[in-house]
Amino acid sequence: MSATFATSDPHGHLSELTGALQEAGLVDEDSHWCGGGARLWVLGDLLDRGPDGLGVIALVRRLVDEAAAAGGSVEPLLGNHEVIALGTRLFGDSEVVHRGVVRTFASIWARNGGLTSDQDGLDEELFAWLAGLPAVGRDGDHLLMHSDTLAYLEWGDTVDDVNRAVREVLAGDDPVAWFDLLLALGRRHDYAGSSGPAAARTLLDALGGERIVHGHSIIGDLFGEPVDSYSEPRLYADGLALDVDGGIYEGGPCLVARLSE
Ligand SMILES: [Mn+2]
Repeated sequence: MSATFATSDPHGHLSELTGALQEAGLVDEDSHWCGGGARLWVLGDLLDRGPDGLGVIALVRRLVDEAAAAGGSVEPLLGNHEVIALGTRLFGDSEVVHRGVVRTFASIWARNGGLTSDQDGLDEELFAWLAGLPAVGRDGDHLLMHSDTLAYLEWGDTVDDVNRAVREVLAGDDPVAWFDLLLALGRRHDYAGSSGPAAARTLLDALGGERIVHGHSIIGDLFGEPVDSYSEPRLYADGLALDVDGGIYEGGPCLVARLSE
């Protein structure tokens, strides 16, 4: 198999993620990679909200190795919840004046489903792995990222430049730069509505590709539909954007999009 797949926002829901990957034929009943030469993109927000963020991360990291050994690949990307978790680890409840507003990472983390059990496992090695995740990926005609926002362009105008700049922020300890990144990755819905296709085209023209594939914004929220009313990723913005976030933590499906045959 050499097809390309994407899934997003598992948010600590290990069994739902495992089940969806099994159904897609990418992992076997013992959760080992059986996708051969397939490529799987995991578009961030691995932890928080659900019961076992560390379990999800451990699964993804093992699959990265197993897929590579089989001639395929698993490519995790950075989500805003990775930045919240890492920022909370680094800055805790220190008050930071950010663009005229007093903020703390710990309060944002607590308000957004942060789990102490996930924080407890964030040792130096795992911190470094998460902080090294790319923000954006390109796979053929697909441009992959976590959030449905143009804000990525604030970090660069090529995929490599964006990833380099984001990695630099996360390798440093400037809380203002960290909050800038967190707020940018928290933005959403830029490709929805009547101006959505033009916004999507702007991002594609800058970073390349013919279609944006993202998570972060639950299909049900984006389109005003109950999370139990759909079972497929949603193509929108005149076909320029594909949302693969089914809304697992709200009871929606864990979606695995097949991007190519
Ligand atoms: Mn998100």
